[in-house]
Amino acid sequence: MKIDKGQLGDTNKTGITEHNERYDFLAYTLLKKGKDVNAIVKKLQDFQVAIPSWALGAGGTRFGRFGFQGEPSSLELKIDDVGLIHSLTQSAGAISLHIPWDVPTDYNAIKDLANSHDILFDAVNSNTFQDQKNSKESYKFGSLSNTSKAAREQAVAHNIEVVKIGEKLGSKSLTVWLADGSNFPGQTNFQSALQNTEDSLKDIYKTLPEDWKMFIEYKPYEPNFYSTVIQDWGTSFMLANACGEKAYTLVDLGHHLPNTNIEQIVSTLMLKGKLGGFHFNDSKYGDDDLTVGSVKPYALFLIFNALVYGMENNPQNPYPAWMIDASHNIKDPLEDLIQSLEAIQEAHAKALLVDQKLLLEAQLNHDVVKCQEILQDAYRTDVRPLLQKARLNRGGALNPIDAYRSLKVRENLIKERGANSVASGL
Ligand code: PSV
Ligand code: MN
Ligand code: MN
Repeated sequence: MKIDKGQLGDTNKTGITEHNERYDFLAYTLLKKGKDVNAIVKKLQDFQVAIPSWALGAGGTRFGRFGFQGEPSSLELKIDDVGLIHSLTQSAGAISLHIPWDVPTDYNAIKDLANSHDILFDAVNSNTFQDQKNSKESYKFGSLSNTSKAAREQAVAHNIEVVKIGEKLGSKSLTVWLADGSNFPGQTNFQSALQNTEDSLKDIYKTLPEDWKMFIEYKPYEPNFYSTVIQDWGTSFMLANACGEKAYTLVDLGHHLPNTNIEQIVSTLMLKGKLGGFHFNDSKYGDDDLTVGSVKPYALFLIFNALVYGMENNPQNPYPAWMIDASHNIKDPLEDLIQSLEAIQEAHAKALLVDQKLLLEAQLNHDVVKCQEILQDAYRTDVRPLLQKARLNRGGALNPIDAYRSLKVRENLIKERGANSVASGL
């Protein structure tokens, strides 16, 4: 199904008067504070987040999976789903493919389809954390870090192949996330595992097209529970530096030990020009992959404050690639993604409201109370009318979840695809 612009316009009529009143009041208040409201709305309109091809069906856990009816059973249908989200939210203008879960068959047809939805191909993700059918070498004991040269070579070759696939789609970056590590003390030699990883990454990096970037994702644990080769931002940063200027660190919000100060990591990386990509999600305990902003919205705002500061003050850092990396176990995946996009834009908008000049002044005066007041004044502002305005300006929905439900999107998908349709690739 495709969202009909006329129908969407009709659903937008409900609530438009209330929106106008709330927007006018907010714009007036912000204007009095010296904010350029139009510039903020424009920034929100331009902020596009990639949807991962693996997040459009129900994810499940190692204890089971509860399917969601009408899931997309092919890459084409996944692109259609991103198209639906994008029509409503106007902030999901890209898809990120995981290879080999989602290898296109007809590249031109896939590109035309994405184009018809106004969707670009973001980073391509390699997968050396699972053994693929008919592969000669096993990744059970690692991929790029494996003590076996043949296994390392196979993993390097896979990454090079993923870049080739990405090139045919117009992607410009490769994300490498490794599950490599060990489950028990003594199982591996930390130094040789790291050295092998660095050498393998360099082999991949050497083949990277001129205008491509390589993102190195880190994660402290899982699936290995004693050690992980690329366990933290420092290790990723070190490897990115060893590879060269086209290699960057990728921050996934769920890939930190509890209470880690992620906003400080973001700031450090941007200062050094090495924050390449970002995976949004939320968590209570570990890599929970929950809806963005559902558990720690204030932490998300503080992270966005660091991101906005970096985007405004660190020309040495390229514009980061944004992606949602979440899993949906009990919610409709599309509704969950819409909620995540809303939370991202909300934190972004609030961060754009932080009065950086006043904050700097308060910092220099060591006025700790004032510093907090400034941040929290921005955080406590209800910015939802700004998000609505940005969506309406681009032809999206006033209230995406309400529109999704009133247009009966899921019901239509079930009719088209059947109740038992299972997301492909997983
Ligand atoms: C690993 O936990 C991760 O965050 C990486 O980004 C993977 O590519 C993705 O999840 C999907 O498994
Ligand atoms: Mn991730
Ligand atoms: Mn993860």
